[in-house]
Amino acid sequence: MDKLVNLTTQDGVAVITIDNPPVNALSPGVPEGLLAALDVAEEDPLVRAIVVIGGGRTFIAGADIKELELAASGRGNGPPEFHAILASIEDTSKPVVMAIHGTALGGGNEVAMAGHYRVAVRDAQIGQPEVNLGIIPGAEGTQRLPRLVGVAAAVDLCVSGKPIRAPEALKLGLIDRVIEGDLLTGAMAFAREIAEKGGALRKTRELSDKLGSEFVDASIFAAGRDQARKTRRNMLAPLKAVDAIEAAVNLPFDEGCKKEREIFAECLASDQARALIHAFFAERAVAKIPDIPKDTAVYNIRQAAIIGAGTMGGGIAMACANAGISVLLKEVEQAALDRGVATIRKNYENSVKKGRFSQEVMDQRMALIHPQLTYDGFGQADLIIEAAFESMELKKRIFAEIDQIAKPDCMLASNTSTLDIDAIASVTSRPRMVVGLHFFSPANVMRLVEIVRGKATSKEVVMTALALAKKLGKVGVVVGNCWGFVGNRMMLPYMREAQFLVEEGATPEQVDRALTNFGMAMGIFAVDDMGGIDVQWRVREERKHMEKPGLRTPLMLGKLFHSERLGQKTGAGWYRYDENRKPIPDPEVHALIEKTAREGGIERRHITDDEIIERCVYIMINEGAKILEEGYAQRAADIDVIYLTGYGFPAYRGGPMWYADTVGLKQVRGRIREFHQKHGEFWEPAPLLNKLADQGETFASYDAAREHAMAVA
Ligand code: T1G
Repeated sequence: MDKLVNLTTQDGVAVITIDNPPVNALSPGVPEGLLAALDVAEEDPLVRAIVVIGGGRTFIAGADIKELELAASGRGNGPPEFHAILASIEDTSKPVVMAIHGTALGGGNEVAMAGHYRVAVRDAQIGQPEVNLGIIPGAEGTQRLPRLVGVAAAVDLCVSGKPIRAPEALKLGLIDRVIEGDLLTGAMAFAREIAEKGGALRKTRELSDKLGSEFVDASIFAAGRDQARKTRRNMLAPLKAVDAIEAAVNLPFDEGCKKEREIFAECLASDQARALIHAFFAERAVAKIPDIPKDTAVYNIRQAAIIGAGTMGGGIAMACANAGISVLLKEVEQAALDRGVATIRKNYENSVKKGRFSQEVMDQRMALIHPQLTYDGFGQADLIIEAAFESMELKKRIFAEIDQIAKPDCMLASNTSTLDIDAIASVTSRPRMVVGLHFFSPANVMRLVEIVRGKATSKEVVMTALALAKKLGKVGVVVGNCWGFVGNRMMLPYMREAQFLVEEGATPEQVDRALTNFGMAMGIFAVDDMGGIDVQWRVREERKHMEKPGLRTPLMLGKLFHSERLGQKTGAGWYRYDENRKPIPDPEVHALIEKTAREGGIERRHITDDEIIERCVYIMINEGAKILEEGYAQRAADIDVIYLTGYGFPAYRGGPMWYADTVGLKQVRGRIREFHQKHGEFWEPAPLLNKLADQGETFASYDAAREHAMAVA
């Protein structure tokens, strides 16, 4: 038994402990160790029952995704194969009890279901999240799960990928007991009970009472496919998971498993799986800052204070309260404060109504938010976040004020979405304590926080911001201090290109349809209308002095602004909106576009959806390459995480930079060169893109080379 799996025996019960930190993944050596331990326990006459448990903080969190990553790109030892260990567990002549704490996910739950019994602590999470990686369960999970929980629940677990807690798992029949108190003690007691009871062992593969029949289950599968199409638009794996569970109903166990393996291999070989596995590791890599040691000290954030109770300030206050952090929420006048608090309360009431949490939890969170009109208590805050109107002059005034009040080790953060953090920090006596915390609306929902590192921002403050983002249940990505940082800097050319496309012949709804078909959560014109045409106009005006003279400028935004079509807030923008805020294509806008194009001397033509996607996405990629070579992002993968968690880019495409690699940088650069010819300077290929395309490299290999260079430095 190597160190990944340990075996001990106590009073007739063999305890097999999986010890493969950090999450006991089924890495090479773990299945083998488990198999060996089972053989020893099986042979030991003193052993009457077996308990399998995870060492550390969790049971098995699945197959080793690193191995999957290799297999998905045709490297490594090929798709993991677990049939032997599963059959061996199930065929053991002594009761095998799986003891679950932390998580039993994917292959972890599949190993558990091969056991004869499962027990778990109350807060254990159990599920089949494989679809989040673009694959289906590949260790007989689609065959055993419906036998334990029924077809409908199995379809829901595999299509949603969402884990369930132990009490619900007990109700469904996935586990046999919820253990209160010490898990190992409870599991061993349960194992002894089973051994004493004796009789035939329950093998999951032999169960069939919950499988129903092809006819009975047909509507369940139809509903499952609808759920997959609705909630997992354009994704392959959720639909394939339903196919595999259908095989469990229509085929004998072993044939069903064979079918599952075929489907699993097909999914693993897909671009979607490669993209989603990239996204998994990219999201975990963002917290590693090459020039900041992992053990850098972080400040403890117990008390926060927020300036501005508008949409952003209110959302940030909720995010803090949701994480148990007390918040002072300051406004300049009572009416604005009342409006802010009323919005917070309404949002919480909606969540209670939807059953997301109880009234009691709402009351606890509201009690953590302290609305006020003064700076009282700001002197004790560990973190002050300014979420005021997007004006440099106003932000400088606020930072000069809080610099006088805040305690020395208080972190000062601005929620600015575009402005210069160094300029804001320059009015304080402590620029090393100043950082940008760029939340996304609604801030209590959106996962992304761009952490803007200024020239003087200390390493401790950067690491504290990363830890805070994790505590808020968000993904913090460290970016450099340039206009618009990373997300908005790439958004600007994307919006501009979309506006050029409608001047040249497309309609706003055609552009948005092409983008949503591509997988974007929302079309760019719908986003514009949601954020407000006036907000876009103000950003445009603030940037005017930064734009090169003589470059083409989109004409429509001004037309909409001056005709007070400000978007959803005025019921009309690029679209007209009904009482449910549903966007409706508007012939008035079409006419305004045609007139504006005519006056601007722009020839209109038929524009294909392909051209729309290429121009909207490639312009982002090109800007991303500039951001990378200028050093405002650590990795191309960080840019992907920003667009996946903050801008609704489809996860199954891996993010704009990964998508570029999937298309091929030569191909992308080739089209960009054509657009450069046709549409001018905005399309000048980024030097880094040229270099990588010429060398046959990718953004992924660029990241790997930089990682390696940093590691050896
Ligand atoms: N394989 C390899 N590494 C993993 C891993 C896994 N399954 N899960 C986590 N890690 C690494 C992660 O990269 C990070 O590394 C560290 O562990 C801590 O993770 C046959 C084929 C378990 C809920 O999809 O959801 O089984 O950055 O930061 O927030 O059907 O990790 O420190 O170097 O996320 O506490 C199915 C994936 C696999 C679960 C813990 N399983 N993991 O969250 O920590 S497919 C999953 C998670 C499968 C079978 C199929 C979460 C977590 P590093 P973390 P966390």
